[in-house]
Amino acid sequence: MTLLVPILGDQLSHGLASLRGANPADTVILMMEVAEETTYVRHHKAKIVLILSAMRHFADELREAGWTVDYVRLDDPENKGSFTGEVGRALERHEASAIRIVEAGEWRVSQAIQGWSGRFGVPVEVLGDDRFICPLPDFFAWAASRRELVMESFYRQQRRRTGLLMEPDGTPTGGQWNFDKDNRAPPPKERPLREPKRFAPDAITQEVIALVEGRFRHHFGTLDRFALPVTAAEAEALLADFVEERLPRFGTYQDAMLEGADFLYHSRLSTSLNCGLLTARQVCEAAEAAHRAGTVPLNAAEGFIRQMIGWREYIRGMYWLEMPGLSDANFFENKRELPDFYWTGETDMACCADSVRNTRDNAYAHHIQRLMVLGNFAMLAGIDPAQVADWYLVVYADAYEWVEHPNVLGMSQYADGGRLGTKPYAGSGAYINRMSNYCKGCRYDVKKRVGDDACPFNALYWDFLDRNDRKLRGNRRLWQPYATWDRFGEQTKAEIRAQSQQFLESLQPAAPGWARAAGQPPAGG
Ligand code: FAD
Ligand code: DLZ
Ligand code: SF4
Repeated sequence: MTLLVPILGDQLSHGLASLRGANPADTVILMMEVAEETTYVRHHKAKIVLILSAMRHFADELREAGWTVDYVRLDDPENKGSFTGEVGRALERHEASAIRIVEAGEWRVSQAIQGWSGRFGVPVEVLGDDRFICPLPDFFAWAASRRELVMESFYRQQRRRTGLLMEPDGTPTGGQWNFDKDNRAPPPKERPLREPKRFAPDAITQEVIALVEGRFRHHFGTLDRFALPVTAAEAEALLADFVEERLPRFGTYQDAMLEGADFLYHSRLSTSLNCGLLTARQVCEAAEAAHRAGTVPLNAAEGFIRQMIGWREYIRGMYWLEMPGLSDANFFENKRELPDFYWTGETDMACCADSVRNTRDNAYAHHIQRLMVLGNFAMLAGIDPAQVADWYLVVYADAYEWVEHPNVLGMSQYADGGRLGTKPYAGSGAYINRMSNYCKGCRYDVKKRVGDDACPFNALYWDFLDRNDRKLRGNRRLWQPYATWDRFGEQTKAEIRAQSQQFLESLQPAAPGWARAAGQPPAGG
């Protein structure tokens, strides 16, 4: 009797639940490079390189550990192009009598897996993904017990669950759960000491790069700077580098932005975490150990651990709680097309241009670039949230629907009407000016609301509040901006509306085909 254990491209963990307890003597591990996954959206080239290279390295490591691995390559002429097609072929090849798989990270794939037992006539055991700290049933129970699904209360429960930064008497280390007020410093004058550790592409990665430069040449992004970890050992080296070099000031500068500083004090660990090269527990324990050893202050260790066991796990729970409806969420009924500059980076808005450049060069942008520059702009401009979500899913190497959808449609676009956040993350140019040095080098004047050189974020911000008055005025966290708007004279209001309208009309919609294969490949893409 052969057991077939498919391992998906974001399940590259040696401690995976489906491997524990399996017997190498009667188990075949199936790994599949399939066209459907490489093109259901037209991922950034770096994301495809990352996943395929990491998969190939992981298969080699499994073989060295004594497992039988059946690895289907993208260019295999028999390749059926989908997980379901390849599982069907593998069942016949190996005469397998049962399938065991860890639950998929995306709704789309989990739906396909649900159909396998009926389709193939074999038992399919779907295991919970215990690389996440909070099991989904526990998250659902927490959500059912609350009127408002506030992250902070979930986070405290997670601290108690894990014991991270907790004292033996059950109180939080330092006497406080949260040091967020210490974590809002404007950008540092000095730059980080060195760039994050880079990993030169080895022969396997180079082969994948050649494949991607050929087959996916029309996809967004460049590969010139590709240096991501593709093995657990490399990811661990990146973690150690982060803990030593950046974590001590991670908390303080968490929300800061500096032109050309692509990573600032951020970890850049999300790509490794999300495909399984690192686990959340592992990185949290490293941060806590550094704090206990005295090399990392509490506000940094706590801030980082909050992102990991708080935000990351909460976001994942919210995805499964809200799907499949979340995909279509559009609270503001926004319909405007995504502007072209999201793909080209060609805009006079210095903050947006630098954030798109980082995205194109590194398949990365840090949180505040994603939230308060590109996401904020899209929401203020009334862009169709489905197009915004597609863009985010394409461009970031750490993007999978479970983490992208709640962050984009919930946190950033408020398309869920406030299920995830208590108010929209909307900000005028003043916020970006406070937290970055972008405005100094911008052709727009951040202090102006109207006029040819007025910062577009300003009129858009007020126009957004005005346009959505009926939906937002009742929000108690927005009373202050509405009170300010109400104090503007009618002429000022009319000027702001006209300024916003004129700017929105000047936006060039993106050419079709960047995000989904259904359109034409973009010219010069
Ligand atoms: P750091 O700043 O070093 O943070 C440490 C870790 O905390 C991250 O690696 C990540 O694992 C976790 N984390 C922090 N915030 C979040 C969050 N809101 N949700 C989930 N995990 C979090 N993250 C993704 O992993 N994939 C996405 O597709 C993604 N899309 C996003 C879209 C928008 C609009 C926004 C506002 C945020 C998005 N995030 C996403 C969350 C966050 O921006 C990234 O996790 C982070 O920028 C990754 O860089 P880093 O590893 O240097 O993070
Ligand atoms: C992102 C991605 C890409 C680009 N290619 C593959 C692939 O060829 N084979 C594979 O197993 N996984 C790939 N992935 C990751 C999957 O999209 C991811 O595992 C699922 O979406 C999880 O539900
Ligand atoms: Fe961005 Fe406005 Fe500042 Fe220019 S002035 S960088 S558009 S916030």
